[in-house]
Amino acid sequence: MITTVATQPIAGQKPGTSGLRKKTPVFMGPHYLENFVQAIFDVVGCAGKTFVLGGDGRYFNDRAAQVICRMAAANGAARMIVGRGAILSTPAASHLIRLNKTDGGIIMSASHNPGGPEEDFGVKFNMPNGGPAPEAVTEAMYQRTTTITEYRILEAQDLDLATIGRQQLGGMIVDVVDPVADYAALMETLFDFPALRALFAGGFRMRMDAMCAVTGPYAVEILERRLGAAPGTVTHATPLPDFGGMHPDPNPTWAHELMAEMMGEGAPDFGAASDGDGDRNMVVGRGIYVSPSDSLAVLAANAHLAPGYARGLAGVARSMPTSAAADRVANALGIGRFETPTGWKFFGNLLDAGRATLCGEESFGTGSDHVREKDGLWAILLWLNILAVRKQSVADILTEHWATYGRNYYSRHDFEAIATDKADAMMAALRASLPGLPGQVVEGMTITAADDFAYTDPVDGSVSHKQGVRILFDGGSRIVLRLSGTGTEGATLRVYLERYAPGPDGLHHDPQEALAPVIRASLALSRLTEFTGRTTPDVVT
Ligand code: VG1
Ligand code: CO
Repeated sequence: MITTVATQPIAGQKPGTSGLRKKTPVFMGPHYLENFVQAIFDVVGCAGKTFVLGGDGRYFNDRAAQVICRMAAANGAARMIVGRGAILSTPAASHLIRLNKTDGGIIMSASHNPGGPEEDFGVKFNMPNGGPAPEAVTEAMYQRTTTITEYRILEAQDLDLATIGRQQLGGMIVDVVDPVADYAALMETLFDFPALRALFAGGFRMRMDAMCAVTGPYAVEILERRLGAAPGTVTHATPLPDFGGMHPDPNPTWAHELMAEMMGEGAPDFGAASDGDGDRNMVVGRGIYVSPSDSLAVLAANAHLAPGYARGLAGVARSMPTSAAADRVANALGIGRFETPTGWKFFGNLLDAGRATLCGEESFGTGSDHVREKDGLWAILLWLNILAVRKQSVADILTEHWATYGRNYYSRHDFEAIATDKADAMMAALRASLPGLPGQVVEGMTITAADDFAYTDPVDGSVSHKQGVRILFDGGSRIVLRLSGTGTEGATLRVYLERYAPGPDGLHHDPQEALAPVIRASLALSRLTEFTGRTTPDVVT
């Protein structure tokens, strides 16, 4: 029953910020998925092992799951734990990997990238700690794809992945499990569900936009069924293979329906959205948007109000482009603070070592040591728990936060689908200019430092270079530029902009206005228009 199929290396199977992402037709091409999955098994080993498998339900999720199971069985795996329908949110997969003490898991997702026959698909491997494979491991997988000559696959009928229960596939046990139950149980251990039930029973209104992606079933079960939020609180709640044509990226641009409702007449008390695979979140108060960097800072300052964090935090970690708002909280609390490269894989060691409890990224990702991924619904529940205890509006909580710590005005400008050679040329010129920048005055601001961020992991000493160009100004303003590692078309340039206002005045400006000089400086220093022809960003968050 086991077939060994001859194959040859396929160029470009190099995982980026979060796994291997390509256009769906590429992934569906001959041997493409198989080569990469065999490379995973060759690197981490498969014989006798137990893995978790699930995905965000996008187009090709179901077929890919069948192939991965047949390959795992052919490579000698002992057991595969699969979410029903081959569905698992990324944080739920991370939890199952840990809960069942497995040897890791395969997550099928391209996260915030659109899904469908002509859109994006992705595969990533998570380690036995539940977290994304670190760079050394993904690099080994990539190297393996460059020399691969064969893969193993079982010839068998399709598994029934729609029914919870145990099946046999060759020598491998397949356990199809409820994708929501264990995750929901974990949330009950972290948050004060009785207090949240009382909040909703008292008339608190919420809108949760699941964006036709994987979070829908999780949010309906937890918010509506367990916490008593009004039926219909969760919209776009059914995961669809093409996300209903939506772009499942929870930011003000793509979650515009939610934004319109929250900024309009009769808005609910609290709004939230999550992404394709359920690891990102956007939170919105009535009439006020919460930037992800501020969200991380507010959560860090208030986490002790939730039962799971009542004993306080060991430390807070943020990705380098994320604003320094969380650092100010960590300093005030006297706890550890860490600055890592972009991508959740860099938080794993800090979480495992117990040095960080909360982590966050400016890209709408927040999480804690309860799993080893960012977790959208977790962040939303922590916000709800804080709102239930403080009995204040989101706007009042933000206002108090800024009054205490000052405000890190923040925005990210994305320039998408730039020709790769143009983007590379721009970044190369910028990198070359860095040594000459300190001391220069731009837009009335003096540059104090300029470098290409390199990170030495404080736990295992591994070093990651070229993680983004940083230009720092006196007074806490900052520009960061880096190229995305999750896109599938050309290059996406991300420009991260920050300016600190200590207060008490000037804490309530529009971020784009407050950042205007920093934005102008970023265009001047990067020579963006000269290199790429672009003048305005495609997405502003
Ligand atoms: C982006 C974000 C990064 C995030 C990554 C995966 O990466 O910037 O913060 O960890 O997506 O998120 P990049 O390389 O495109 O900037 V997810 O929710 O798409 O898995
Ligand atoms: Co995601």
